Amino acid sequence: MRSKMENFLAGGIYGLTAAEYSLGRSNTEVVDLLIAAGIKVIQYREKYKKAGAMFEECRYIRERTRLAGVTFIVNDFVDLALAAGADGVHLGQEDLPPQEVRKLVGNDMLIGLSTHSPEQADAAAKLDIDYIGVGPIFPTQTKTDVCAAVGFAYLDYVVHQSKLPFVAIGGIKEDNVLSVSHRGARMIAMVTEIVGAADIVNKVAQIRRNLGNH
Ligand code: 3NM
Repeated sequence: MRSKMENFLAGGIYGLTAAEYSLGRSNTEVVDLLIAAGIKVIQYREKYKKAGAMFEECRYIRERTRLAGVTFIVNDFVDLALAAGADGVHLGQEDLPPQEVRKLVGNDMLIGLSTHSPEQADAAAKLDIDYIGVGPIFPTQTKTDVCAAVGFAYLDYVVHQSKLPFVAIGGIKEDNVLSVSHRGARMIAMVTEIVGAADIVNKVAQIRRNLGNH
């Protein structure tokens, strides 16, 4: 097993950047706060910046996550993930095919793939990937090009039918996170609920309390 997966398999909160919802804080500031909050898997998700600016941010994040023992995943951009020395790359259904990305990144790097239906989960099971995203569980405005909420039906399918590690995502908040955990999600991703909090460290602590892990 790829050792970078251990943080993922341990379960907990999967953090992501989203500069436009971060109350004026930069991606690097937010990552420092996510690390301070004890989050162990962080995805750099950035849709609007130029490659050079993203690389500078990722270089900083790579250093900080390495020191903190945090698994660092880059969304969408395989070249950026490789250049920054990230632990993994996260792909959407319309990105480069995972089997092609595997050839580019080799066996050490994690590959995650967003999925939104049982058919996509079944297809993912045949690929050399490390985990899938499962969502959007609830309605979300954060990802504009995603399908409507899939609800618990798709989450239940993955919990019972898929062997791949997964992270639940989409519209998950402090006040509904326990319901997602109760359905069997061990890794849970939140974007706006965390990066949009005035006090990120406190917000994560409150989410953990709601999950029952203090
Ligand atoms: N991926 P929030 S939903 C990045 O379903 C992303 O694959 C999704 O943002 C998927 O926690 C989503 O603010 C956005 O709702 C999640």
